[in-house]
Amino acid sequence: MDSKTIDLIRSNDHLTLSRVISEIESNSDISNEFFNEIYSLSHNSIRIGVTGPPGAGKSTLTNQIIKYFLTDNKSVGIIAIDPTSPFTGGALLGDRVRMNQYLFNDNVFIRSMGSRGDLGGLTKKAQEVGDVLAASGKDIIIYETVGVGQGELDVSKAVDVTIVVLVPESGDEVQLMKAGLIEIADIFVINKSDRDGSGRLAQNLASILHSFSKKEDLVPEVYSTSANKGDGVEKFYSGLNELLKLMQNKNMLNEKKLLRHKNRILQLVQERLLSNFWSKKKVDQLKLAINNINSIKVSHYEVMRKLFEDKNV
Ligand SMILES: Nc1nc2c(ncn2[C@@H]2O[C@H](COP(=O)(O)OP(=O)(O)O)[C@@H](O)[C@H]2O)c(=O)[nH]1
Ligand SMILES: [Mg+2]
Repeated sequence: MDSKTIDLIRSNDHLTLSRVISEIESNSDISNEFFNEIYSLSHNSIRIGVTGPPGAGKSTLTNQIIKYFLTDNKSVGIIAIDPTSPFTGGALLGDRVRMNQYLFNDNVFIRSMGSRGDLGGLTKKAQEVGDVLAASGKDIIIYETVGVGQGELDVSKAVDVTIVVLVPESGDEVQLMKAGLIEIADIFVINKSDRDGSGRLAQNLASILHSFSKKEDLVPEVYSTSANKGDGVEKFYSGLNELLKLMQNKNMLNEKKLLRHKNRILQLVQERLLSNFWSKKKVDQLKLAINNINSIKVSHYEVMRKLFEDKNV
């Protein structure tokens, strides 16, 4: 990518952002230099993850907080990740309406990413898209994604703050713990609080969070909202800002950034090693080893040793 493109990114040219993001998505070879150039610009944004089950109201809530951020003179980039949709980069009708609403607003950039049939590398790509948006000067980057802990898609590792959106029917605390939500959440939102059971879930959740948190931890707050009507959103939004301030004061935001940086390096090294290792010949050798049941006579350790030993494959 040429230096003109980088200048256009820096000057927040949304058409260029779209084009570059498409290139990242389509896996075309983007030079390391490109990321070197933009990386120095990508630290300042706050990255927020909004996750939870489908239909919980994540998009509706995100839409609401965009307005609050804009009122506070903050620019926002939104990356909606729908791993299940191979179509149109995962843009649902509602999301498209939302995008069109901000089509000519330089302070809001919304992008959908689908998996295009390949879950692998989605987190990496989403992080790189985040870098590009950050380099364009967006103050806030919001990742909206379904569910948690699906390996490649663990959004909590890609952000500074994770918001978990639930609904009153989301189940009891045991289920939530099993789903791993309690570990990753920095804030809980019980949306659709206009429905029965919201207060009970909020209370149970708050009490379990208190009893399970370690003394030095920040205990996640639980907010109740009706995002479609806007009820409770302002309170949630100020809670979010308070948490960010607290994290800033405790140096937690920097720690998260450093950890993320380290993990991204580890990930790249792992990728490089694997792709160097698995030459065509080695892939064939592996295929041969698992070709028929008789090959099981050779242990997995032995196959592995041979793969490493034979320098010619
Ligand atoms: N009753 C009720 N419906 C809501 C609320 N928030 C969102 N919805 C509706 O729930 C549906 C799913 O919302 P959406 O934001 O697309 O959910 P997402 O899949 O988590 O992004 C939409 O029809 C919304 O209008 C709420 O607080 N109460
Ligand atoms: Mg959505």
